[in-house]
Amino acid sequence: MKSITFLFFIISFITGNAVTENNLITNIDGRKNISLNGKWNIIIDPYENGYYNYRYQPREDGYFENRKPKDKSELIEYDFDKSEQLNVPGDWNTQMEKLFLYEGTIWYKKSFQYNKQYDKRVFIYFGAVNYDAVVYVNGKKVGEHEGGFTPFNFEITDELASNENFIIVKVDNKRKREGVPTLNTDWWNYGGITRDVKLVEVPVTFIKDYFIQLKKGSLNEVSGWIRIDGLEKEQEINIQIEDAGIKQKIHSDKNGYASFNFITNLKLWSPENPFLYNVKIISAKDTVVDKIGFRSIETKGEDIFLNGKPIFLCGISIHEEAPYRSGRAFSKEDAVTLLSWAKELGCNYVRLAHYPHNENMIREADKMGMMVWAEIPVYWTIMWSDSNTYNNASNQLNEMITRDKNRAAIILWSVANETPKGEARLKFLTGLINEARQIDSTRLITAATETHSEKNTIIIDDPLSNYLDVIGVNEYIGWYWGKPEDAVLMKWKSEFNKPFIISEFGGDALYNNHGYEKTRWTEEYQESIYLSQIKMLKGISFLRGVSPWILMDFRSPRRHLPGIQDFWNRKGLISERGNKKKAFYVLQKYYMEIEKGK
Ligand code: GCB
Repeated sequence: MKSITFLFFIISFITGNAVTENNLITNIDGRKNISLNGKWNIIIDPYENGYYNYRYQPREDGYFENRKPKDKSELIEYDFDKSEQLNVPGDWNTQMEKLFLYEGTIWYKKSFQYNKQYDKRVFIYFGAVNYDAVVYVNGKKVGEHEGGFTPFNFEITDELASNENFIIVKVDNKRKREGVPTLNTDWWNYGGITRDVKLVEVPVTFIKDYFIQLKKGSLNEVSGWIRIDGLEKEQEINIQIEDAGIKQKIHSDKNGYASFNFITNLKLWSPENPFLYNVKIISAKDTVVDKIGFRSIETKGEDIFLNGKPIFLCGISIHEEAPYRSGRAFSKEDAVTLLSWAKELGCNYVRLAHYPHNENMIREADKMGMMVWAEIPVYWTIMWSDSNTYNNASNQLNEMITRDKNRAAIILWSVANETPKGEARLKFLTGLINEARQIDSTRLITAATETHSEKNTIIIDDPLSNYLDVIGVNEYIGWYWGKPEDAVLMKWKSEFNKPFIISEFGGDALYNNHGYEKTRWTEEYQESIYLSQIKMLKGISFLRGVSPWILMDFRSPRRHLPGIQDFWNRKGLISERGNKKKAFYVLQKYYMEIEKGK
């Protein structure tokens, strides 16, 4: 069954945050799990022969059966065990030259040993598969999932055999007009099982999900809910935060829900002191430990307040492109490298564009004290009037928030990037905004909106901004229009009394390509964009943050200029090999000045 169909909400009146019931188990690393990462056998199947017969009907004996000839005369035209292998996690494009531009189906197969235990339930968990995944265990379909950047899990307790088992996943990354994202993006369509795969072992009745944060607007009231799954839903549950001397006893109802509220004195999380508490949730048969930070984030008029104090977001945008080796980033090391560069730049904030990044990135941001804008790939020209497209976007939003709602680092949920104004789009996006607010009332909602210009004035007037807490705008003065120095002449006007973030600006430079500052693609041209932009930024009274485009060069199929782009968007302040360009130091200086002026 499509995991989208599992989705519904139950409003918790006590906390103001709706309980998400989308089947996801949260905090996977806080559970007993067995990694299925490593080499998987693959079959490249561009015509989906393993799925459809010659009448283009789904086959009953598809490749998911993993059949072997019973005797020498039987016709079977595939053999996983003699096939090539790919690493999981990992995109396929950068692992085999012939797959560099491949968009289509690849079958993945992994065999594993498992000892069944009568008192355990087992789930198969995927950090992400881009884009469509159909999952089979021992030949039986256990579920399917759409969307390339969010986690999903299926229960496989009954499908598992003692000892020998195999799992097969049909992965298809063909772009679709009705997909989220749609056909057209400015990033590489890296296909495959791009994040971790795990077997998760839990007790028969277990703690599936929980939300523990400071109540909106409060610095000392913790509120949230816990969700129990299994046969014994009514239980006593204990919440313990030892370092804060907290021991709370609560009870779950017949649906397995328990909500709570308590007043306490906590050390607050901030970029200067990213303090995380060990939070322990104990039910009759299950215990989950998580590291959780507590902070408040609010707006008032044009200001953003962190823990009641006004802040300016010194940021940078980041794609999930792996530093040094290229391809889709997934590991803790990738996250540490990217976020350490952001730290070196002087950032207290990152925009994780244009889709939910892997959980390591959010966990590391939590530890390093980096505030985060997290977004879903509602990018450019989604099919606004298609209800399936909406359900898909909504599901991705729900999965993102479900996974990351306990991370103090995340302050902003973004629902869209550069989407064209119109009625259908407004209906689509306000639907998503309402859902995000219902699930999580503690964070701010944003989007990269549209503007229009009158002579030298850029007017922030996208009707979408009526529904946002913080307004984002991307602008490319000096790159897609005008000259770098034109930025200095521009005035900004907002029709909203809300905080404003320039969520992108920038221009391409090939690392070590030097020349006159008016020569495109040189480091000097990019540097001149940053110098002029910073002069302009200083004159915008209601500006509360920036996240220039972008930390590191990233692969894009839209970028063709030989010798310069070669399928790379070169707007990075750092090359894909880790070399810093001149503009890096210009932005670093600006952020140092802001830090000193505090
Ligand atoms: C944008 C997009 C971003 C692109 C960037 C560019 O406005 O939001 O995804 O990569 O411009 O480089 O053109």
